[in-house]
Amino acid sequence: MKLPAGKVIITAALNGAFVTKDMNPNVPEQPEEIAQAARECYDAGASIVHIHARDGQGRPTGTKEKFEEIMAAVRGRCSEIIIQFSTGGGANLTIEERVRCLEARPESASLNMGTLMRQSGPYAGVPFSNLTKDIEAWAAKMKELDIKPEMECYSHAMFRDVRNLIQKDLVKPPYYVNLVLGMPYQGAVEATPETLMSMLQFLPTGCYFNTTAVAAAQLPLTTMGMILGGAIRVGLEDNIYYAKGVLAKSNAQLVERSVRLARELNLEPTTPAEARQILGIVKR
Ligand code: KMH
Ligand code: ZN
Repeated sequence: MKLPAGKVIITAALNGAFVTKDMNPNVPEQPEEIAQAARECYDAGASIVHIHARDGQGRPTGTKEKFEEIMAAVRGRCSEIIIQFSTGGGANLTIEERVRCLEARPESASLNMGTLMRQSGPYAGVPFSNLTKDIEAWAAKMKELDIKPEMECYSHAMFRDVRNLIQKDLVKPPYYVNLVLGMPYQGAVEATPETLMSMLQFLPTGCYFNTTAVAAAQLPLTTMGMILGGAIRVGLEDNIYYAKGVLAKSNAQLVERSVRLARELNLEPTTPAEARQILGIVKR
Protein backbone atom coordinates (compact mmCIF):
# COMPACT_ATOMS: atom_id res chain seq x y z
CA MET A 1 0.00 0.00 0.00
CA LYS A 2 1.32 3.44 -0.91
CA LEU A 3 1.58 6.43 1.42
CA PRO A 4 -0.79 9.33 0.68
CA ALA A 5 0.25 11.03 -2.56
CA GLY A 6 3.07 13.52 -2.22
CA LYS A 7 4.19 12.28 1.22
CA VAL A 8 7.14 10.36 2.60
CA ILE A 9 7.68 9.22 6.18
CA ILE A 10 11.33 9.37 7.21
CA THR A 11 12.81 7.32 10.05
CA ALA A 12 16.27 8.04 11.42
CA ALA A 13 17.98 4.91 12.75
CA LEU A 14 20.33 6.65 15.13
CA ASN A 15 22.80 4.11 16.46
CA GLY A 16 22.08 0.37 16.14
CA ALA A 17 23.90 -2.36 17.99
CA PHE A 18 26.96 -2.80 15.88
CA VAL A 19 28.43 0.54 14.92
CA THR A 20 30.80 2.09 17.45
CA LYS A 21 32.42 5.46 17.97
CA ASP A 22 35.64 3.88 16.68
CA MET A 23 33.91 3.37 13.36
CA ASN A 24 32.26 6.81 13.34
CA PRO A 25 32.69 9.13 16.36
CA ASN A 26 29.32 10.72 15.57
CA VAL A 27 27.30 7.63 16.54
CA PRO A 28 25.13 8.66 19.53
CA GLU A 29 25.34 6.17 22.38
CA GLN A 30 24.28 7.79 25.65
CA PRO A 31 20.80 9.23 26.36
CA GLU A 32 21.74 12.91 25.99
CA GLU A 33 23.59 12.28 22.73
CA ILE A 34 20.65 10.24 21.44
CA ALA A 35 18.24 13.02 22.42
CA GLN A 36 20.35 15.64 20.65
CA ALA A 37 20.49 13.49 17.52
CA ALA A 38 16.72 12.92 17.66
CA ARG A 39 16.10 16.67 17.87
CA GLU A 40 18.38 17.37 14.91
CA CYS A 41 16.69 14.66 12.86
CA TYR A 42 13.25 16.04 13.72
CA ASP A 43 14.39 19.52 12.67
CA ALA A 44 15.69 18.01 9.42
CA GLY A 45 12.36 16.31 8.63
CA ALA A 46 12.32 12.89 10.32
CA SER A 47 9.07 11.70 11.88
CA ILE A 48 10.39 8.58 13.65
CA VAL A 49 13.59 7.77 15.51
CA HIS A 50 14.65 4.11 15.80
CA ILE A 51 16.83 3.64 18.88
CA HIS A 52 19.05 0.98 20.50
CA ALA A 53 20.31 1.43 24.07
CA ARG A 54 23.98 1.20 25.08
CA ASP A 55 25.55 0.78 28.48
CA GLY A 56 28.35 3.03 29.80
CA GLN A 57 30.92 1.09 27.74
CA GLY A 58 28.90 1.45 24.54
CA ARG A 59 27.68 -2.18 24.51
CA PRO A 60 24.05 -2.93 23.67
CA THR A 61 21.89 -3.17 26.77
CA GLY A 62 18.27 -4.05 27.40
CA THR A 63 17.45 -2.59 30.77
CA LYS A 64 14.11 -0.88 31.26
CA GLU A 65 15.87 1.88 33.20
CA LYS A 66 18.18 2.78 30.30
CA PHE A 67 15.27 2.87 27.87
CA GLU A 68 13.30 5.06 30.27
CA GLU A 69 16.28 7.37 30.53
CA ILE A 70 16.45 7.59 26.74
CA MET A 71 12.70 8.21 26.54
CA ALA A 72 12.89 11.06 29.06
CA ALA A 73 15.94 12.59 27.38
CA VAL A 74 14.39 12.49 23.89
CA ARG A 75 11.06 13.84 25.14
CA GLY A 76 12.97 16.59 26.95
CA ARG A 77 14.42 17.79 23.64
CA CYS A 78 11.64 16.89 21.25
CA SER A 79 8.06 16.29 22.33
CA GLU A 80 6.81 15.53 18.82
CA ILE A 81 8.95 12.82 17.24
CA ILE A 82 7.75 9.20 17.26
CA ILE A 83 10.02 7.07 19.43
CA GLN A 84 10.65 3.54 18.20
CA PHE A 85 12.73 1.17 20.31
CA SER A 86 14.56 -1.85 18.93
CA THR A 87 13.64 -5.34 20.07
CA GLY A 88 16.47 -6.58 17.85
CA GLY A 89 18.73 -5.35 20.63
CA GLY A 90 22.25 -6.67 20.12
CA ALA A 91 24.09 -9.95 19.79
CA ASN A 92 25.02 -9.97 23.49
CA LEU A 93 21.40 -9.79 24.68
CA THR A 94 19.06 -12.65 25.59
CA ILE A 95 15.58 -12.87 24.11
CA GLU A 96 14.16 -11.68 27.46
CA GLU A 97 16.50 -8.68 27.53
CA ARG A 98 15.59 -7.72 23.97
CA VAL A 99 11.91 -7.17 24.75
CA ARG A 100 12.33 -5.35 28.03
CA CYS A 101 12.36 -2.05 26.12
CA LEU A 102 8.60 -2.48 25.65
CA GLU A 103 8.13 -1.80 29.37
CA ALA A 104 9.36 1.75 28.75
CA ARG A 105 6.23 2.15 26.55
CA PRO A 106 7.59 3.48 23.25
CA GLU A 107 5.00 4.38 20.63
CA SER A 108 6.53 1.87 18.22
CA ALA A 109 9.03 -0.99 18.30
CA SER A 110 10.79 -3.15 15.75
CA LEU A 111 9.57 -6.74 15.44
CA ASN A 112 11.94 -9.01 13.51
CA MET A 113 10.12 -11.56 11.38
CA GLY A 114 12.51 -14.48 11.24
CA THR A 115 15.84 -15.96 12.20
CA LEU A 116 19.13 -15.07 10.53
CA MET A 117 22.69 -16.28 11.14
CA ARG A 118 25.58 -14.01 12.04
CA GLN A 119 28.60 -14.96 9.96
CA SER A 120 31.38 -12.61 11.00
CA GLY A 121 32.87 -10.93 14.03
CA PRO A 122 32.89 -12.23 17.60
CA TYR A 123 29.30 -13.52 17.30
CA ALA A 124 29.79 -15.54 14.08
CA GLY A 125 27.61 -18.63 14.36
CA VAL A 126 25.29 -17.05 16.95
CA PRO A 127 21.80 -16.81 15.45
CA PHE A 128 19.75 -13.64 15.44
CA SER A 129 16.90 -15.69 16.82
CA ASN A 130 13.30 -14.76 16.08
CA LEU A 131 11.19 -17.91 16.32
CA THR A 132 7.53 -17.76 15.33
CA LYS A 133 6.42 -18.42 18.91
CA ASP A 134 8.52 -15.47 20.14
CA ILE A 135 7.32 -13.19 17.34
CA GLU A 136 3.73 -14.05 18.28
CA ALA A 137 4.36 -13.38 21.98
CA TRP A 138 6.02 -10.02 21.30
CA ALA A 139 3.29 -8.97 18.87
CA ALA A 140 0.67 -9.82 21.50
CA LYS A 141 2.53 -7.76 24.09
CA MET A 142 2.81 -4.81 21.69
CA LYS A 143 -0.89 -5.02 20.91
CA GLU A 144 -1.75 -5.05 24.60
CA LEU A 145 0.46 -2.00 25.26
CA ASP A 146 -0.64 -0.11 22.10
CA ILE A 147 2.89 -0.16 20.65
CA LYS A 148 3.00 -0.12 16.84
CA PRO A 149 5.12 -2.98 15.53
CA GLU A 150 7.37 -2.28 12.58
CA MET A 151 7.72 -5.75 11.07
CA GLU A 152 11.28 -6.21 9.83
CA CYS A 153 11.57 -8.51 6.78
CA TYR A 154 15.06 -9.40 5.61
CA SER A 155 13.95 -11.87 2.96
CA HIS A 156 10.89 -12.98 1.05
CA ALA A 157 10.54 -15.97 3.41
CA MET A 158 9.71 -13.66 6.30
CA PHE A 159 6.37 -12.63 4.83
CA ARG A 160 5.14 -15.99 6.05
CA ASP A 161 5.36 -14.72 9.63
CA VAL A 162 3.80 -11.38 8.66
CA ARG A 163 0.82 -13.28 7.22
CA ASN A 164 0.69 -15.43 10.34
CA LEU A 165 0.41 -12.37 12.62
CA ILE A 166 -2.28 -10.84 10.42
CA GLN A 167 -4.27 -14.09 10.27
CA LYS A 168 -4.11 -14.47 14.05
CA ASP A 169 -5.11 -10.83 14.57
CA LEU A 170 -1.95 -10.17 16.57
CA VAL A 171 -1.27 -6.92 14.69
CA LYS A 172 -3.68 -4.06 14.07
CA PRO A 173 -4.16 -2.47 10.65
CA PRO A 174 -2.70 -0.56 8.97
CA TYR A 175 0.30 -2.88 9.09
CA TYR A 176 3.83 -1.53 8.79
CA VAL A 177 6.58 -3.62 7.19
CA ASN A 178 10.24 -2.65 6.97
CA LEU A 179 12.00 -4.18 3.96
CA VAL A 180 15.58 -4.57 5.19
CA LEU A 181 17.98 -5.08 2.31
CA GLY A 182 21.61 -6.07 2.42
CA MET A 183 22.09 -7.22 6.03
CA PRO A 184 25.40 -9.09 6.14
CA TYR A 185 23.73 -12.15 7.71
CA GLN A 186 23.09 -15.55 6.15
CA GLY A 187 19.47 -15.67 5.07
CA ALA A 188 19.12 -11.95 4.26
CA VAL A 189 18.62 -10.74 0.69
CA GLU A 190 21.07 -8.42 -1.06
CA ALA A 191 20.32 -4.75 -1.51
CA THR A 192 19.44 -4.39 -5.17
CA PRO A 193 16.60 -2.77 -7.10
CA GLU A 194 15.45 -6.28 -8.04
CA THR A 195 15.16 -7.51 -4.45
CA LEU A 196 13.25 -4.38 -3.47
CA MET A 197 10.85 -4.74 -6.40
CA SER A 198 10.33 -8.43 -5.82
CA MET A 199 9.74 -8.10 -2.06
CA LEU A 200 7.02 -5.58 -2.79
CA GLN A 201 5.17 -8.32 -4.67
CA PHE A 202 4.92 -10.29 -1.41
CA LEU A 203 3.57 -7.45 0.71
CA PRO A 204 0.20 -8.51 2.18
CA THR A 205 -2.82 -6.28 1.59
CA GLY A 206 -3.07 -3.41 4.04
CA CYS A 207 0.68 -3.02 4.63
CA TYR A 208 2.58 0.22 4.30
CA PHE A 209 6.25 -0.41 3.59
CA ASN A 210 9.52 1.19 4.56
CA THR A 211 12.82 0.69 2.77
CA THR A 212 16.01 0.17 4.75
CA ALA A 213 19.25 -0.65 2.93
CA VAL A 214 22.65 -1.24 4.43
CA ALA A 215 25.88 0.65 3.67
CA ALA A 216 26.35 2.15 0.21
CA ALA A 217 22.92 0.91 -0.86
CA GLN A 218 21.19 3.20 1.65
CA LEU A 219 21.02 6.25 -0.57
CA PRO A 220 19.97 4.69 -3.90
CA LEU A 221 17.49 2.18 -2.51
CA THR A 222 15.77 4.53 -0.07
CA THR A 223 15.41 7.00 -2.93
CA MET A 224 13.86 4.23 -5.00
CA GLY A 225 11.63 3.31 -2.05
CA MET A 226 10.19 6.79 -1.76
CA ILE A 227 9.55 6.95 -5.50
CA LEU A 228 7.62 3.68 -5.14
CA GLY A 229 5.36 5.23 -2.49
CA GLY A 230 7.02 3.93 0.64
CA ALA A 231 8.51 5.30 3.81
CA ILE A 232 12.28 5.35 4.15
CA ARG A 233 14.86 4.87 6.87
CA VAL A 234 18.30 6.45 6.88
CA GLY A 235 20.86 6.89 9.64
CA LEU A 236 24.10 5.71 11.12
CA GLU A 237 22.74 2.34 12.27
CA ASP A 238 22.66 1.15 8.68
CA ASN A 239 25.32 3.34 7.07
CA ILE A 240 28.13 5.34 8.66
CA TYR A 241 29.22 7.11 5.45
CA TYR A 242 27.97 10.19 3.66
CA ALA A 243 29.90 9.32 0.50
CA LYS A 244 32.57 6.78 -0.41
CA GLY A 245 35.32 7.15 2.21
CA VAL A 246 33.63 10.16 3.85
CA LEU A 247 32.07 9.53 7.27
CA ALA A 248 28.67 11.09 7.92
CA LYS A 249 28.88 14.04 10.29
CA SER A 250 25.58 13.17 11.94
CA ASN A 251 22.33 11.30 11.52
CA ALA A 252 20.72 14.62 10.59
CA GLN A 253 23.09 15.05 7.65
CA LEU A 254 21.70 11.84 6.15
CA VAL A 255 18.10 12.92 6.84
CA GLU A 256 18.74 16.35 5.31
CA ARG A 257 19.97 14.76 2.08
CA SER A 258 16.91 12.52 1.83
CA VAL A 259 14.65 15.51 2.43
CA ARG A 260 16.39 17.40 -0.39
CA LEU A 261 15.92 14.44 -2.70
CA ALA A 262 12.30 13.98 -1.64
CA ARG A 263 11.49 17.61 -2.41
CA GLU A 264 13.15 17.35 -5.81
CA LEU A 265 10.76 14.45 -6.40
CA ASN A 266 7.75 16.49 -5.21
CA LEU A 267 7.46 14.55 -1.99
CA GLU A 268 7.08 16.29 1.34
CA PRO A 269 8.22 14.64 4.58
CA THR A 270 5.32 14.06 6.95
CA THR A 271 5.23 15.65 10.36
CA PRO A 272 5.23 13.13 13.22
CA ALA A 273 1.53 13.90 13.74
CA GLU A 274 0.78 13.03 10.10
CA ALA A 275 2.87 9.87 10.36
CA ARG A 276 0.92 8.83 13.50
CA GLN A 277 -2.33 9.33 11.66
CA ILE A 278 -1.21 7.37 8.57
CA LEU A 279 0.31 4.46 10.49
CA GLY A 280 -2.23 4.36 13.32
CA ILE A 281 0.21 5.16 16.09
CA VAL A 282 -1.13 6.22 19.48
CA LYS A 283 0.64 9.32 20.81
CA ARG A 284 2.09 9.13 24.29
N1 KMH B 1 19.99 -3.42 11.95
C1 KMH B 1 18.92 -3.22 11.02
C2 KMH B 1 19.31 -3.45 9.63
C3 KMH B 1 16.11 -4.00 14.97
O1 KMH B 1 16.72 -3.12 15.51
O2 KMH B 1 15.22 -4.68 15.53
C4 KMH B 1 17.68 -3.91 11.43
C5 KMH B 1 17.08 -3.41 12.70
C6 KMH B 1 16.38 -4.39 13.54
O3 KMH B 1 17.14 -2.24 12.99
ZN1 ZN C 1 17.85 -1.44 14.85
